[in-house]
Formats: sequence, C-alpha cells, structure tokens
Amino acid sequence: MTHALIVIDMQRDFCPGGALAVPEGDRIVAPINAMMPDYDAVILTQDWHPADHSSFAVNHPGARPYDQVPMDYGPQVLWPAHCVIGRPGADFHPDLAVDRAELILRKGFRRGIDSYSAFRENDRRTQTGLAGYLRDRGVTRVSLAGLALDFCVAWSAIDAAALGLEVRVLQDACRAIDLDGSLEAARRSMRDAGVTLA
Ligand code: VGL
Ligand code: ZN
Repeated sequence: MTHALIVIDMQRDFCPGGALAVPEGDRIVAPINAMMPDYDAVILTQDWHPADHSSFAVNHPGARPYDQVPMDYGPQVLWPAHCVIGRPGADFHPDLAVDRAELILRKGFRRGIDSYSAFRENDRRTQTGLAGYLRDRGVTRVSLAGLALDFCVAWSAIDAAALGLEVRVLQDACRAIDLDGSLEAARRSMRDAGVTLA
C-alpha cells in the first residue's frame, strides 16, 4: 500500500498578508513539514493563474470579490486576484519544506476555467493528470492538508474518493475561508463522499 500526502496550495497569497489570506493559514506550515517523512510520497499543489484569469473579480467589470457569476460550466465565485503566475504571491510559504515534494502540480492556469480540485478543473471534465500519476505510482491511500479546507482541499478530497482512493483529510493541518457557511457544507459533502475527516 502506497500512501501519499497531498499538500494543497500552501502559498503566500493564502497566508496572512496575502491577497486571499485564509485566517491562520501560516499556522499549519510547521505541522505539515513535520508529517512529511511519514508518507511514501509527498505531492504539493500550486494555484497558478494568469493575470487575466476568469476567476478574478477585477476581470469582470462591475463585479466585486466574492460575488457569484455564471460561467459556461456553472456558478463561479469571483476572488481577489491571487497566485498570479510568476509573482511572489504564487510562491510557496517560505518555510514550507518544498524540497521533500516528489511532484509539484500546478492548476488553474487556463484563463477560462478555475480549478479548485487537484484532479479535475471546475468544468468537472478537464483533467489535471494527477489521477494518472497516482495510478502509475500505485498510490491507494491519500491524506490531504493545506488551504483552503472548504474549497481546494474539499474538492480534491471528494474527487480522490470518486477515484476509489482511501481518503483522509487532516483537519488540524488545514484552515478554511468559510464563506457563507461553506465550511459546514464542505464537511457534509466530504462525509457523503466517504472521506474520513481526521
Ligand atoms: C482556492 C479560492 C481560489 C483554494 C484557490 O486554494 O482553496 N480558493 N483559488
Ligand atoms: Zn485560485
């Protein structure tokens, strides 16, 4: 049995002082580093958006951050511009043990599609390639940590469960945005999908 740790979006912009700061986002860096040696593989994801990305409120005239707009693929929350390709906010938190990672997977780089999940973009069709990577490496169990629990961690966990993987979310090593009850809704969806909330 191969057990992978998937660390979601531990980037400057999601930590205090960043463009889309998650409260206490920086508090989970040390615990995540400490658990890395316990796994057979460590994978990091990196939110990675072009400046003209369709998930940024600034690219929708008249819209404000946290508004919802219809996209071709369904409703999409608009965010403050964050994790722009090549800018410092897209860097990993400076204390994250990046050298331990065997794969760094970037997501959200297509202008017209956001990607919360590390597996499938928000159109729910476009694959990131992570499913194939895990399959080729014989991974059967994944544990998830990182930011944000109610968006990218939850969507990744649910997609991992749908692939037939055994999935655990390490809640103490996550922090949430909690937009209009999104945390409780995400917890419910994860449980319904068969994800273990540890
Ligand atoms: C995320 C909103 C927009 C996340 C990424 O990492 O949870 N949330 N982009
Ligand atoms: Zn994003």
